[in-house]
Amino acid sequence: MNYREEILIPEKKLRRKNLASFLIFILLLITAVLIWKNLHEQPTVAHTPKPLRNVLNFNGTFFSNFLSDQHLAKTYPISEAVQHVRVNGDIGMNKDFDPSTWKLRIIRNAGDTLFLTLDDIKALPKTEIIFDFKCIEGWSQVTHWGGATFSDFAAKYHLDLQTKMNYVGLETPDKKYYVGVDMPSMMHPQTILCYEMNGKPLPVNQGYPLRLIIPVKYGIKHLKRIGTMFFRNERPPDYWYEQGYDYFSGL
Ligand SMILES: Nc1nc2c(c(=O)[nH]1)N[C@H]1C(S)=C(S)[C@@H](COP(=O)(O)O)O[C@H]1N2
Ligand SMILES: [Mo]
Repeated sequence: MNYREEILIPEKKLRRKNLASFLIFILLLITAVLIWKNLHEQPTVAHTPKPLRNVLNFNGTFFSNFLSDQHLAKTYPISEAVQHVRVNGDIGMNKDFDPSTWKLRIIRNAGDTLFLTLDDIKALPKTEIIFDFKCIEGWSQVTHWGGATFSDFAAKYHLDLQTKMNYVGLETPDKKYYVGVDMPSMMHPQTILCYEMNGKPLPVNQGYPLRLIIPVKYGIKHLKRIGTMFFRNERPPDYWYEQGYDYFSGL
């Protein structure tokens, strides 16, 4: 073997390898473009292509069945709770709302509605929680809330048939913001009908007189200014689900 041959053979091999890598790259690129095109041509459900929506729904059902009522959100000492709590989201928080005439409306069945005052809710045992409140926009804050657990509330008002259903629907008095929550997450021991923040009455922009605090969910489900609650086996309408977010939005 002379010197020339020694160099030429590896170079040839190298060229072949380069070509092979390039072809694989082109193939992968074509595959990626085809998958992307295919997804975009699929019908959308709640703003999301159907196959992706199916995955989201599957994840939601999976975690709602196996996790929600079994894990507790991490809690923090009171010293870690922030004093300046961020205000985020004002849908359904119109300025002409009059809290003095507010009543919580609970639709137990068609034609059977219960109206409660804030004092009725305050008469239930008070539960406090300090947890890391997480918004899907990417921020989180350790915050301190107080109120009645939904499960205490359901027991006191004999909502046995209602809590056997799959979902609770909640909406603001003007119905502009609305969420649906699976029953295991509603009955979770850290889920409260909340009327206090940092030991004081809820500020109006934080949901006075009553909001939902549900630490096993992202912020979007923590509906401020609850007007009405109702119960059903099918998913109630959900504002951010309709904008393409995950229905379950669990943590
Ligand atoms: N009525 C109502 N409740 C709402 C919203 C809203 O726009 N309107 N935004 C939600 C979102 S996205 C978040 S992150 C939390 C924020 O709660 P905060 O304003 O008390 O921080 O409220 C939730 N509850
Ligand atoms: Mo949010």
